[in-house]
Amino acid sequence: MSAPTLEVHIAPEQLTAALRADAARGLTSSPKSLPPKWFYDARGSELFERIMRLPEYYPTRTERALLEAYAGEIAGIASPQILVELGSGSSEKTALLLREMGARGTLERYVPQDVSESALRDAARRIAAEFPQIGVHGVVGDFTESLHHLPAGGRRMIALLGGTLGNLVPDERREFLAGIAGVLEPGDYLLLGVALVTDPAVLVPAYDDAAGVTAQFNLNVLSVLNKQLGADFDLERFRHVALWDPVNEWIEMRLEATTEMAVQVTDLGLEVSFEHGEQLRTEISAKFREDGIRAELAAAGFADAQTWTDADDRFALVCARR
Ligand code: AVJ
Repeated sequence: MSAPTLEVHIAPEQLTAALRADAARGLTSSPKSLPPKWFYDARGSELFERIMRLPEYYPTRTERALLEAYAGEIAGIASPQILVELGSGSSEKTALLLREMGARGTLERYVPQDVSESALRDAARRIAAEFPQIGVHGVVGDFTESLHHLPAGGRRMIALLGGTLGNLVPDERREFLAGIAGVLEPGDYLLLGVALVTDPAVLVPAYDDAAGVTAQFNLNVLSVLNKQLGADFDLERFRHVALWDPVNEWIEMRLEATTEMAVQVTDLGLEVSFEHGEQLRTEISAKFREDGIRAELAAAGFADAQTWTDADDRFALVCARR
């Protein structure tokens, strides 16, 4: 068995520089916002693992059931030699795909990519141990910026699971999908896991659970700013908000100031004032329609999109050929 290799594309200093730039821009714009990728420090990743096990958070187990049912079919369609997974996290559900692809004997390499180096290290080690015949090569980086580092030589599949695509606004999504189409060769495949538009009575609790884990996850981004940028956000003075935007068809998470206050962000030399009730947007999580995502894929240059959905039409796996 070959040991997994890990390639680091973003140094910690670069990561901090990116956080500074995002915080400076987001906290001085109106309305205020922060990009969701900063949720995932060690504690944030741990909270996200807990979210995935919540009774209200159906996407993870729905996607897992779809992979359990259809990974064989997907492996048969694409039969890649290289599987690249963007935003791989714990790679837990991917093992279902690797098993099927490994069984067909075509898969040579698995390339997981994630911003969290610790999550990536653990996942790469686990996968390498479970699949000794597959080379595992982890890439630390931002999924929207990792495309230039794609391995060449062989039929490839790029997977973006878990509904991660939903974190991008439509313009970003268009650019991202076109970018993927641009780096793939004809005959390569893209596999997406996307959450579908469903009843708000199901959607909203998935982002506002009774145990308050999602609230902690949302508030954690303020701890990240406190730790990384010397800010003094008082987490007790913000309230978790999750709402369904029926026009954009996305869930929006926000943090609402429960009092008027001024926050110092020392490393940016910035004072940020909040009005009572002011909301800071921390995430959008877009939900898709089958025809909509097919149209987006076709516009980006993909063909023959096939979709698999659960009985309640809450989640879809979409596999399309470049
Ligand atoms: C990892 C982006 C897919 O949008 O459902 C879970 C993140 N945020 N609960 C999602 C998340 C709040 C998750 N994604």
